[in-house]
Amino acid sequence: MPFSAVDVVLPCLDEAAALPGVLSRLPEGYRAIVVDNGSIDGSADVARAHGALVVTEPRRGFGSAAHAGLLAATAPLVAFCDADGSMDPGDLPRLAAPVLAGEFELTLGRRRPTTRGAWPLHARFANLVLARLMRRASGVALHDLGPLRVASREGLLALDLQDRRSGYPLEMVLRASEAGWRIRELDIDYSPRVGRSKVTGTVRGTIRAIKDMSRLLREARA
Ligand SMILES: Nc1nc2c(ncn2[C@@H]2O[C@H](COP(=O)(O)OP(=O)(O)OP(=O)(O)O)[C@@H](O)[C@H]2O)c(=O)[nH]1
Ligand SMILES: [Mg+2]
Repeated sequence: MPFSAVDVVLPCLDEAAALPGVLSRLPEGYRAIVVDNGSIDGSADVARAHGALVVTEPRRGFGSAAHAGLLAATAPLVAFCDADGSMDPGDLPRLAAPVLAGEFELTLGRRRPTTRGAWPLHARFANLVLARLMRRASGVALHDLGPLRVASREGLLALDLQDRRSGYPLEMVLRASEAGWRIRELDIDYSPRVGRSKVTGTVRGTIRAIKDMSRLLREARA
């Protein structure tokens, strides 16, 4: 395996249709770690065929997959990106630059929908409310809980994140701000996903995400 400067963790649940496009957009020096837990559409084979390292995580859940990817990473920087084609890994160098320069410890993409259909209204609303609560809990001026992020591998491991479901990205911000990290948000394009919605594209998934995140925010306030 050639040395990579940034390992990109891509949680993946049945994204065989989206993976080729996502993986082909990975910049030079960025290695894909696709974390599969339970795909039944051949995602793992597609990921391997497109050069990704595939990690299999038996425990379900977005956080479970994200964390397994972090544990498998070896590069100095680790990025997180969705595998559904809604985000462009080509944006990652722009997010990595301030971390590499030592100006910020964590950078996050603020999703800017490219079309009206890219971000369903209920999901946008839930994100807005949660981001506001997060601002209050963390004191960091953030507007999105989106998953496109970059930080150092060692730093992320030291945060010792516990959530294994939808709260993982929020817990990352809360712990990072407690640890005194400098956090920066940068605009990124958010396009309609390829394939079927699973988390916030469905009302059930959104409710679950709100539940997981509200619990973390209550704990942060306590
Ligand atoms: N391994 C793993 N990946 C997951 C799980 N749930 C979601 N994912 C992946 O995590 C990423 C984000 O999930 P999405 O389904 O895109 O969630 P979302 O963006 O909130 O909503 P939609 O795009 O509308 O479904 C995608 O790459 C999914 O394949 C899970 O339980 N395990
Ligand atoms: Mg998505």
